[in-house]
Amino acid sequence: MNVCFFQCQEDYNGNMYLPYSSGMLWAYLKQYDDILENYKLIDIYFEKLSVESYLDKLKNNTPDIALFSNYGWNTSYHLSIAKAIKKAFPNCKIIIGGPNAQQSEKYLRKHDYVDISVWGEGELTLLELFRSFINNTELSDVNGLAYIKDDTYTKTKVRDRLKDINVLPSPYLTGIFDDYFKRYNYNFMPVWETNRGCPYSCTFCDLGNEYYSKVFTFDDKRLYDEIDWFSNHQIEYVEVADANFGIMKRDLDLTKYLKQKFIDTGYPQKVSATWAKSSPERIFEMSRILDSMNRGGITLALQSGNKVALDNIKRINIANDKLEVISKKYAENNMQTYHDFIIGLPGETLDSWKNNLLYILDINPEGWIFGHPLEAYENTEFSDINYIKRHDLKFATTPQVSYFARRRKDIPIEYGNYVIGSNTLSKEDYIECFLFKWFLITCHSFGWTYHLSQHCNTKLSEFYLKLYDYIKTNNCLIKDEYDNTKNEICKVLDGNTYFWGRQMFGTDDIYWDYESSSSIIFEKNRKHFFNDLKKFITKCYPNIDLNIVDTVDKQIRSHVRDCSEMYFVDFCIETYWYGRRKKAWKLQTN
Ligand code: B12
Ligand SMILES: C[S@@+](CC[C@H](N)C(=O)[O-])C[C@H]1O[C@@H](n2cnc3c(N)ncnc32)[C@H](O)[C@@H]1O
Ligand code: SF4
Repeated sequence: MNVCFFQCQEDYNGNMYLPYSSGMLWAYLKQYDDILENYKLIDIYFEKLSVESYLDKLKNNTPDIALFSNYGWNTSYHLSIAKAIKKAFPNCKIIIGGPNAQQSEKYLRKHDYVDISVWGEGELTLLELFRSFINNTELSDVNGLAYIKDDTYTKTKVRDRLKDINVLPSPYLTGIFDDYFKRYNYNFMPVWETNRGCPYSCTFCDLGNEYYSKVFTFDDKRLYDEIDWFSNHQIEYVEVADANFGIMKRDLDLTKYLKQKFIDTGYPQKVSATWAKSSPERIFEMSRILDSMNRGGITLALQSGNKVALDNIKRINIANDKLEVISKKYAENNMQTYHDFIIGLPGETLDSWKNNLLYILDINPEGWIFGHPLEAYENTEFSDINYIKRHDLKFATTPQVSYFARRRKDIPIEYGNYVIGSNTLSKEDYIECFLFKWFLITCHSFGWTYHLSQHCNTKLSEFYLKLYDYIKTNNCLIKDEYDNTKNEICKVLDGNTYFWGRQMFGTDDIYWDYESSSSIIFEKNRKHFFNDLKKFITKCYPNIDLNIVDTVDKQIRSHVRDCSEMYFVDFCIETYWYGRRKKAWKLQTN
């Protein structure tokens, strides 16, 4: 039987993640003779190509089983491909899995081209399933499945987690991806899994499910060998899959080895991870060792600072006094930090949102803030009717948030279901939360008022509240951009097919996030921008010397003035996309 896997993703300027989950599944299956005798791998596909392109690829290789790894960023796309495959090859079995695969009867009836949906770890389930196809045994004996057969819906028992995950071969070390480097011209980024599971229970997150609460680790030898593989394949960038990198003591040794490999061979060059919350000393040490290899900086993820919201999402954050000390230590050592927040959590209010962001700015002015729109994933409490009712959640279905992606007209749009209100936050408040986050990141983190805010002899929170009040009541470029951003967000939330983000350089452009979009506008209109700031200073800080604004102007990327349009686009990519978190605007001052 011919088998093909799909684990598709956007193309971010030629960078592609290796389809690790599908690789894991096939690496596990292909060690068994009965599987190899009965099944042949056509390919593991990872690009979002048009439906027709895939049908074309498969026409000389009729698939008997097509498997899909569903995540928020590819589910609608995968379902379109699955539907088309079923139509073109009616005997092909369609199997979906991954965090975003759903198992309800309603879902399976709606997507009737899906034969089987798998939830949870896939390796053992798939092995049993493939064997049941060979031996023609009952599907109901296989745990982890949902399907409709003869118009009857069946959901089998949840499969127990695998305790010894070391029975799973590494797709890297077993050569699953080796020929990719010959066949494709992408810059491949491996996903590196050192352990599985997460001890926390955040209600918005797939890994918050009780099922994932135990953490199981891969053996050291495999992990060191995988690092060697990354180095031998001249991998630039590794994405750590762990929910909490640094949670294990040995993660420090792994980090040392990554660094040593880089020093010895030049690869891998960068590592990105979501970091553990529970072991700040170790994380600091790991971060010190990685130094410039640390791509995204260190996560000091909070999601919210509001006690009620944190209770509602079952999350305990690090205490504020500790957060203050740690943030300071990172800043003193010139190490980047960033704080993840989620907009729209139940319990959050407009005031608590603003106050918490301002508080973070005061204690960690060098940190970066992310404010993710809350997406209600199907397998989390945010899709549970009781939870929805309890918090009176309001939703908008919009294209998925996927900034910096290029939208192709020939591939289906990915949709997401976003929470845009609750019993503590109206839709208007939600929009205002979004805009306040936009304002702080654009003005402070992208540097536009970073220097000025430090010259005004007030706390940053006071400075930004004053500036925010000012822009709301005076004509100025920041106000124009506030209005433009608001307009764009409202169009997205109206729930049609309007994408998140803005195209700044024509209709083939990527969709820049709102903060970088406004920075591009400020960049194009620097004179106007800094003249506005002078007016603000005159009105709100009459004792400050106005010349300070000219000095500040010079401190921010002054070399780009008078540059040609071509150079300007490249500059924006370097500064506002790739260089955002490391604050490239600072590095490029004259
Ligand atoms: C790597 C990663 C990324 C990479 C993307 C990688 C890529 N394009 O392939 C990056 C960093 C870009 C990323 C970004 C985001 N991510 Co992410 N990411 C991960 C991460 C850390 C690892 C995924 C992984 O490979 N895991 C290891 C594999 C082995 O596990 P698995 O994927 O669950 O697969 C197993 C089973 O699900 C099952 N299975 C999987 N596929 C199939 C298929 C079949 C047929 C079968 C039978 C079984 C099966 O078997 C597998 C082996 O047991 C996970 C967290 C995690 N630890 O899983 C989050 C995770 C997938 N991401 C998540 C989220 C929320 C995001 C963001 C939205 C975060 C944000 N707000 O910005 C963005 C979205 C980006 C975008 N729009 O594209 C959620 C997914 C939510 C969802 N329902 O889809 C996860 C689960 C994390 C979380 N804590 O909530 N992410
Ligand atoms: C891949 S998750 C890992 C989080 C990490 N384990 C932590 O708790 O710090 C990275 C970020 O994605 C965001 N995220 C996760 N689930 C989300 C959801 N349902 N909606 C919006 N953002 C989400 C959160 O801000 C989170 O910090
Ligand atoms: S958000 Fe992070 S800590 Fe919370 S359950 Fe998900 S992976 Fe675990």
